[in-house]
Amino acid sequence: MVVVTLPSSINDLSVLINEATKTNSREFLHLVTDIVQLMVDERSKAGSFRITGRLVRLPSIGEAIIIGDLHGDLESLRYILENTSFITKADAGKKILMIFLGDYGDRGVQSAEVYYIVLKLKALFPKHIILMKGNHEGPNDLLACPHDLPVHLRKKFGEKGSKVYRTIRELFNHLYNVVLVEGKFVLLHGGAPSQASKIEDLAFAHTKHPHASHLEEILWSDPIDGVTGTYPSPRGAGKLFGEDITDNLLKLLDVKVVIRGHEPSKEGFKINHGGKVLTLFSRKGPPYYNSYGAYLHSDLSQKIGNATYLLEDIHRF
Ligand SMILES: [Mn+2]
Repeated sequence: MVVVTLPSSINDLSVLINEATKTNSREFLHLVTDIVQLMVDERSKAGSFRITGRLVRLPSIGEAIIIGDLHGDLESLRYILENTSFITKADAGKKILMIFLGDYGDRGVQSAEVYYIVLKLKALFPKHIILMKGNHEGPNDLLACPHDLPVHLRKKFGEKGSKVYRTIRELFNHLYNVVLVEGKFVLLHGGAPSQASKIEDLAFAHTKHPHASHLEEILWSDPIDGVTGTYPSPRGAGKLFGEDITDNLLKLLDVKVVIRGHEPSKEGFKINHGGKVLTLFSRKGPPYYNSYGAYLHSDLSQKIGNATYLLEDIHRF
C-alpha cells in the first residue's frame, strides 16, 4: 500500500519543483520503489484501467493530455503542467488523464528532476497518470545510447546515485508498451510493429523480445511517407515503416490514429501517412533542433476521422 500525503500547496508547482531539486537519495529511492509497487498493484487489482500485459485499454471519455519525449527537460514539463491545470483538475477528481509516451531521461541535465516530478504525480494521482516505455527505457540488450541518466543521478546523489539508477531500471520493466483509446487511438513510443497479427503481440511484446521484433519496433521505429513495407532504420534499431504497416495496425486494433513520440520535429509535432500518424515531441533545446515542443490536450469523446481533427488540440510552445 502506497500512502502519499498531498502537500497543502500542491497547486503551486514551484513547491513540487523545489522538492525535486532538494530531494535526497533516500527519498528518491523510496519514491521509485513505491511506484514500482503501485504499478504491480495497478495490474493485479481492478482499477480504473483495463490492463493486459503491458497494454492499457481506455474508454473514449474525459480529457487526456498526451506528452511526447521529455529527455530531462524540466522547463517543458513545468510549462505543460501549468498550462493544462492538470494538478488542479486531477486533485478535484475530474476525468482527466496525463499520458507520457516515454523517454523521460537522458540528454537533459535535469533528467533526475523530471523523473522525480513524473513519479510524484503518479504517486499523487495514480488513476490519472499513465507511464509508457520509450527506447530510453528499453530492455538491457536494446537500450538507447548515449544513456546518461546514471551520470545525472550520480551527480545529484553521489555514490547512492548508482542504487537509485538500479531501482529506476527495475521501474522500466513495469512501463506500458501500448495504450489503446477504444475506437480512436493507439499510443506507443516509436512505431507500428510490422509483424504483429494479434493484440497479444503488443500487450506481451516485452516477453516475446528478442525472439520477436514487436518490442523493438514499438520502441524504435519511425514512419516514412510514400513507401510500403519496412526499411532498415538509420537508428540501427527498429524500422522505417510505410503507410500499409500503419493501416494493418489500425485495422487490427480498430482505431483511427497512431499517436507516438520519438522523433524531434521542427514544429514539435508532425503528421504522416495521410493523417494516420501523429508525432508529438515535447522537449526543446540541444542536442535537438526543433524550434517548438508540443503536446496534445484533447477530449477523448470527440469525433475524429484522422489526425487533422486534432490540430486544434495540439499545443505548441
Ligand atoms: Mn525515443
